[in-house]
Amino acid sequence: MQPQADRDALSEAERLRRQLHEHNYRYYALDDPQITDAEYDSLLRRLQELEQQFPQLRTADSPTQRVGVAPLAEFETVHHQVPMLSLDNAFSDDEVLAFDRRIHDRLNIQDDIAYVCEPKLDGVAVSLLYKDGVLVQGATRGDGSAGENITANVRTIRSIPLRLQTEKPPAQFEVRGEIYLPRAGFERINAEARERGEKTFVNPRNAAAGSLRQLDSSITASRPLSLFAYGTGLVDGWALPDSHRQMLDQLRQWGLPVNPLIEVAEGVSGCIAYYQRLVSRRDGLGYDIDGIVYKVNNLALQQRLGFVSRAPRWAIARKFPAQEASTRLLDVEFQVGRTGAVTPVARLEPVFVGGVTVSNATLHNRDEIGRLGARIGDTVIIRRAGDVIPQVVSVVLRERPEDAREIQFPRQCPVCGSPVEQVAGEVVMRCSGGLVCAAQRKQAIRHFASRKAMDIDGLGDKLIEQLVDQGLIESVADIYRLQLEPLAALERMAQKSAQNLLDAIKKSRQTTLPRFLYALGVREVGEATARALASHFGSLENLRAATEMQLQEVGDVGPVVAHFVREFFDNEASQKVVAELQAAGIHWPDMEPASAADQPLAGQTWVLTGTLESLSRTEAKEKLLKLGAKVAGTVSAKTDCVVAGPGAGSKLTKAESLGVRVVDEQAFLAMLRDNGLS
Ligand code: 5U1
Repeated sequence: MQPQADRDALSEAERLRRQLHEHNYRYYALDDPQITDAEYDSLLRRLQELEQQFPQLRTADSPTQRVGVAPLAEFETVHHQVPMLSLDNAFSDDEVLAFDRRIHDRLNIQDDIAYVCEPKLDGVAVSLLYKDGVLVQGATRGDGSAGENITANVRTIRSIPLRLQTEKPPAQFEVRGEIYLPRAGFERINAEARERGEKTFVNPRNAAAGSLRQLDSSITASRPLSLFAYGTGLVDGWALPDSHRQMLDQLRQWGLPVNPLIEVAEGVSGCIAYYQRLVSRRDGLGYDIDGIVYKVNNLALQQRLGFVSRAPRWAIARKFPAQEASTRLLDVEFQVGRTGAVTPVARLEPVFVGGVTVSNATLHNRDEIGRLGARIGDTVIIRRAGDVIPQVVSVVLRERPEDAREIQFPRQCPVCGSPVEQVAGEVVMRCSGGLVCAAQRKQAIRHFASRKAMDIDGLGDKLIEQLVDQGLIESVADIYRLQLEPLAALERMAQKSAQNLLDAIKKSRQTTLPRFLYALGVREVGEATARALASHFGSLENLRAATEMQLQEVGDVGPVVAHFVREFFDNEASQKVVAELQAAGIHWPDMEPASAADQPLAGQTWVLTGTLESLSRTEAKEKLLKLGAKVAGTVSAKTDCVVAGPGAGSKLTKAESLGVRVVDEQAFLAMLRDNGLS
């Protein structure tokens, strides 16, 4: 008989494992988390403690086993019992129509065929083997017959269940799918590599493959990899359903993440419509896809169709326009931003990539040019994915022409000639000219006049160029000294447009403190921080008098931001501009410094969706901000409340599926009234 303490530990460990599996399943498979990340971590830590104390309690499927094995010397080879097939490609609608025709001919069927349409992830194909429901092996595709054993690395991926969520698992069940790195994770890893001066990954696929090929699984664990499952391999002890869709549903029920965008299309016209829908959504997805896989839904028909060489006859990959392309680097120009950051911009031979023609791409900074080893005249690979600006990701060295020229990073600002300096601890090079630099001035004016700042309608880029170049404006304060005649004499201006601009400038004099603070363009002070500073200090005078320590009492403000704010108000040139702006009549109602009682929603995130009848979205947002809430555009597990008016769509559905509180307009208005706002 075991001692009572051991039995208690055993049952507690079992309970914790069950809870952790369940929470993982809710988070990854159902997108419906019920506890916070911190609560999850605390359950995991308790289980780790128990397993450390009683090592005999440790099991292969324990969530603690995601990291922690010793690094491998090399990967073993895994032979796939069922080969991992590849796919034929289609590059046009005509080729998809031909695929559908071939299937009809082979099956001798006249009616429409149902196809499953799946986004084709641009990641790494893997096989996951579950024995009696427990993950025992992860392997790469390799050549389709044999791949590498990457079990330890696969275990670190939190969206991959270590145990299938079922009481009656098949004796053996092999899941096939794609491991990928979401774009945000890729950008983060590369940004961190740039900070450390290390080599960056060319694209998320390479980053995912590189992360999976680590012999030390703790490195893999630090990369936010994920998986979408799309098929099966070896199956023993489970009767396959009738359709591929049902099989995917079963995978999802067992806890495997299945792409929510998968749809069944009736007939090939549905497939083509799906392509159009997905192409238009491609940039907004959080991960790279390189096409769509169409699969005959009926598994018996799949069986009848069989496969040729290494590709099934019942599936095809409809490829999207490539997100990477090679082109020639014609020149490098250096742009100067509002804060003086000098950014190298590659001028390229125009090339069609990711669905658009690209002729400029960022080279980020001086270090990145060094890392890439790029020269003018080189053939370079550029990448355009999502809404990220196109980037030069590598150089094709073997195509380097003899006359390729080194890229010289300027020592002097290309606009004002001031020295370009590197601030200690920063990667970026900055023009030291401050507001002497016309480029920085133009950017500062652009920012000052922008919609979320002083909102001066009509003061656009072209006009700012002319105003600064002709010496009509030096600083933002000069905007308020502009006269009708010189304005009307500018290119593309006339009396009427000049008068409209002056009216807009006049109107902007009446503003709010958060807008004014944002407009000043203090480094690292975005809209939200400006709002937080304004509501904490209530007035410009209070803010100006605050020490760095006092500034850090504001929720959003850390030492870096506090330092920049202090630096701004201590700077004589800034003081002069602020004084001139106030002298020009810019004013705002002072705000009462916020107290906890004024900000009952402090720390909360609210989302507005649908139409509100008695107030506009902007009014609703301003009221929420006044009460201390953050107002977000998307619903997540971190959302505290969603205000849903008529016509609310996917945000409402998501809130309901996540269990986020939803209120209607009446309840929202009642809440505002209770807090003294009507
Ligand atoms: N979504 C998805 N990707 N993908 C890749 N499904 C899918 N199916 C594949 C491959 C190679 O192959 C099966 C059709 C065998």
